[in-house]
Amino acid sequence: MIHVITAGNRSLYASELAQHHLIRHEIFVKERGWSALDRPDGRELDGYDTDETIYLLALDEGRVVGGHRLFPTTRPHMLSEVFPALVAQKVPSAPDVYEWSRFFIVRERRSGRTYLRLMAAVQQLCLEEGISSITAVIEMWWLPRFHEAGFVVHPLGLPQPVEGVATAAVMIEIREESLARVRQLGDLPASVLVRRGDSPPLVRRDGYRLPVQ
Ligand code: A1S
Ligand code: SAM
Repeated sequence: MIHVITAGNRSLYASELAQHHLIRHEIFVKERGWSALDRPDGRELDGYDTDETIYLLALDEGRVVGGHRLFPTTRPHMLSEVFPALVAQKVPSAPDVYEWSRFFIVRERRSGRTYLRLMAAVQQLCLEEGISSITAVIEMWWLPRFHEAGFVVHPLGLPQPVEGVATAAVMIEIREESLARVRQLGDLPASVLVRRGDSPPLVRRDGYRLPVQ
């Protein structure tokens, strides 16, 4: 299952968060070669790992096996600060728009069910919280994956090379239909999320209920 970690329940997940920063270093710096993110302490974190970051972590008996994060676009964020040149018009910024980044799965769990669980998790969480769309800076190989998952994707500008890799800024709609598609592809349960502790709602205040399957 995918655990939702916010400012409200972060203290319950201190060891899992510490573990996830080490895994991110292993994957993004060592495996992917994103050397700009290298740090001597062996953790990968940047300016978008703050109290306002929402982490969605796939945990297996306390072990982190995958995850991704969301960050409010009302704050300076990766697209506005690092990659604004990828956006043709205005960088989206609104309380119900979050930036999605750092999607990873540990090697032993790749090409398995963790991927679709994490894809469902972002749609479910955003539906429940009233987030209507998410922005992301992606390499182009994500596009067929999003298409297969039923994610509705809008380009925010033309692709441009980032460290030699064609990269684009996109906006992804949050839709019940996309969640339904991922659930169907992965034969997933109605909810893939675990929520522990007390987390106040981010945007939505009207008590959304997931549609029955
Ligand atoms: C991105 C921001 C997000 C918020 C969106 O037959 P294969 O193995 O070639 O099939 C692969 C490829 O088609 C494609 N793929 C994966 N990594 C690729 C890469 N670096 N370049 C080009 N194509 C790539 O996906 C297929 C399946 O991949 P997989 O690794 O077997 O398994 P899975 O379970 O679908 O997991 C995908 C992810 C991306 C999560 C996993 O490969 C991973 O953790 N990679 C390292 C972290 C990473 O690069 N994350 C994306 C950047 S954040
Ligand atoms: N979408 C990616 C993610 O989810 O983290 C990041 C964007 S792009 C696909 C990958 C490039 O962004 C890499 O060259 C990496 O070094 C760079 N990058 C990622 N986070 C960054 C940050 N906070 N500051 C500067 N560059 C960053």
